[in-house]
Amino acid sequence: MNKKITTLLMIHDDQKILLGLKKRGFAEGRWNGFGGKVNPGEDIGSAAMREVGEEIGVKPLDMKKRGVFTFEFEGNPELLEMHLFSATKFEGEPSEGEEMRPQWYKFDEIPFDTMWPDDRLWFPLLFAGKNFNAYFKFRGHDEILEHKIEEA
Ligand code: 6OG
Repeated sequence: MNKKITTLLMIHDDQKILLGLKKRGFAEGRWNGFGGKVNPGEDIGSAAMREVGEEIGVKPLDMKKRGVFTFEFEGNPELLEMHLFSATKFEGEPSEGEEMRPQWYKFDEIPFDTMWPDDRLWFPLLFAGKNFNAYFKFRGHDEILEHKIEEA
């Protein structure tokens, strides 16, 4: 099967997380972390750094790898492999760009209803400092048919 490789960076501290509202394209109208497609020949960590710079103009200072997700969309032969990173320190002031509007959310006010439905299942592991790998099979963009999350 073909694979598309993407990155997702979650910037958070021990009380709040920085999310971005996707203003266009795939997942428009959803809050998520920052990231996107890895370019051919590009290192995955470098892609994660580049994307958050392009999207909100910040540079993570303590970025860590947290896990790899595989997403399958029913009826689509292309798998999406998403590399998850987190950071708690960064340089620069988060600013709105063409693609993303950044906003801080306290942990108990995360807008899960307007996020990818997988997020509410793995955010607890992210905040608990765990590393993990996950598989999700979607029907459309809203329904999870199967999933597996394994601590790494
Ligand atoms: P592009 O539009 O640049 O991807 N992404 C997902 N994130 C979560 N949490 N759940 C999903 O469930 C996702 N599918 C894709 C990867 C934009 C960003 O969205 C992430 C990219 O960082 C299916 O391809």
